[in-house]
Amino acid sequence: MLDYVALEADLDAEQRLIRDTAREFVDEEVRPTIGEYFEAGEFPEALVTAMGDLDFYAPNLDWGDLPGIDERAYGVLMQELEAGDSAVRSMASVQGALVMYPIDRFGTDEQRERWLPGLASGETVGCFGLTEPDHGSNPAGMETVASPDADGYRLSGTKTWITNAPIADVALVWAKVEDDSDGGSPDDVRGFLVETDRDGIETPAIDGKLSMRASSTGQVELSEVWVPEGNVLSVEGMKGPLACLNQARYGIAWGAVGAARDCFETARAYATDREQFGGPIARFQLQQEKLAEMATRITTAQLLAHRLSALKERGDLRPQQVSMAKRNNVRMAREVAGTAREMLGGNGITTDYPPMRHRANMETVYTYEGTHDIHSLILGADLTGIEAFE
Ligand code: TGC
Ligand code: FAD
Repeated sequence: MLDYVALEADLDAEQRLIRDTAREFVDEEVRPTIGEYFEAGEFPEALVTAMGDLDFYAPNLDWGDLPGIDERAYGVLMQELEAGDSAVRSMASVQGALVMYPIDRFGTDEQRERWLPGLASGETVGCFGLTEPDHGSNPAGMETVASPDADGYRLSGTKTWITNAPIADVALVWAKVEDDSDGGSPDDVRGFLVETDRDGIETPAIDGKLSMRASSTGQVELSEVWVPEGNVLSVEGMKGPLACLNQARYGIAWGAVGAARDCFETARAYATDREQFGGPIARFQLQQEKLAEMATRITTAQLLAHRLSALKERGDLRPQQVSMAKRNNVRMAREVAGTAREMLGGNGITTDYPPMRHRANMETVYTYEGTHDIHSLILGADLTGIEAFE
C-alpha cells in the first residue's frame, strides 16, 4: 500500500487499529459488491448499521459512549472508507460530521440524549439540508423559512442534492427565521431537526446521477412542517452550517487520498501484470512516468492531510487551511483516477476495476462541500484580504 515517506510508521496503536479495522471492513464488506451497487444506483443499506457497530460515525466526538478518537485516527478512517467508495465515506461524513457534530456542538443535553445514540449505531439515519435549487455555492441566500407558530416553527422550502435524504429519519434543515425587519438576513439562519415522518415533508430521490451512484441523494421538500422549539439548535447565522462543513471538508481532504491510493494500486498491479509487445506494460517509460507522477501527488496530499490533523488536534486549524487541502487533494484524486483509468485500457471503463468508479465519484466530490472554484476564492480572499465571491 503506497506510503512512500513512511507516514504510517508514526501512527500510534489506536490509529493503526482503526486503520486496520476500516481496511478489513472495506475489503470484506465494500469491495466485493460496490460495483454492483454503483451500477444499480443504490447505497448498500446493510452497511448503515454495520458501520455503526464499528464506531465509524463521529468517533472523534467525546460524548457518552462515543470513542473520542484523535483527529489523525479520524482522518485515517475517512481515507480507508473512501478507498472503498466515496459513497461509503459520504455516509460516515454526513452522519458524523454534518448531523452528529452539530447536535453535539450546538444541541442541548436533551437533544444529544435523544439523537446521538441512534445516529452512532446507525439505527437512525440523518441528512444535512443546506443547498437549495437556487442557492448552492451561496447558501446564505437560502429561501427556506421558519415561521414562529405555537411553541415551535413552521418550515417551508426545498433543499436539493441532499445525501441520504431518501433514507433519512431526521433532516437537519437550515432555514431563516421569518423576521420582517430585515427581509431575511443570513443572521436569521437556524438549524432545525426535522423528523421525516412529520406531516408536510417529502424526501424524493434524485435519479439519473452518473457520479456517486452508490450514494442515496434526494430533495427535502417542506410544506408548513411544524417542529417544536425543542428541535431547534442553539446557533444563529451562517457560522452554524459553515462550522459543520469545516468538519466534513477535513474528512474529505483525507478521504480523497484513499480513493487516489486505490486507483494507484490498481494501476500499478495492472501494469506489472498486463503484457503487450512481449512483456509487462510497466516496463515502458511512459507508464513508469505516470506511476511516478501519481505516487508523488498522492504522497504530497498525504503530507497535507497529516499536517492538518496535527493542527486540528491542537486547535490551530483554520477553515482556509481546510479549504486548501480539500481543493488540492480532491483535484489530485480526480486526476489520478483519470490516469489510472487510462492505464487499464479498455478494462478501465468497467466496474470490474475501481478507477472509473472513483473518477466518476470525484466529479461530485470536486463539487460538493464547496466547489473547487469556491475554495479557490476562499484561499484568494485569505491571501489578498479581498473577497471575490460577488
Ligand atoms: P461569511 O460571511 O464568510 O461567514 C459567516 C460566518 O461563518 C463563519 N465561517 C466559518 N466558520 C466555520 N467554518 C468555516 N469554513 C467558515 N466560513 C465562514 C464566519 O467567521 C462568520 O462568522 P460570524 O461569527 O462572523 O458570523 O460567510 P458567507 O455566507 O459569505 O460564505 C461564503 C462562502 C462562499 C465561503 C460559503 O457560503 C461557502 O463555503 N459556500 C460553499 C457552499 C457549500 O460548501 N455547500 C456545501 C453543502 S453541504 C454538502 O455539500 C454536503 S455533501 C456531504 C457528503 O455527501 O459527504
Ligand atoms: P452553483 O453554485 O450553481 O455553481 C455552478 C458553477 O458556478 C460551479 O462551477 C461553481 O464553482 C461556479 N461558481 C459559483 N459561484 C461562483 C463564484 N462566485 N465565482 C466563480 N465561480 C462560481 N448539499 C447539501 O446541503 N447537503 C448534502 O448532503 C449534499 N450532498 C450532495 C451530494 C451530491 C451527489 C451532490 C452532487 C451535491 C450535494 N450537495 C449537498 C450540494 C453541493 O454542496 C452543491 O452542489 C455545491 O455546493 C454547488 O452548488 P450548485 O450545484 O448549486 O452549483
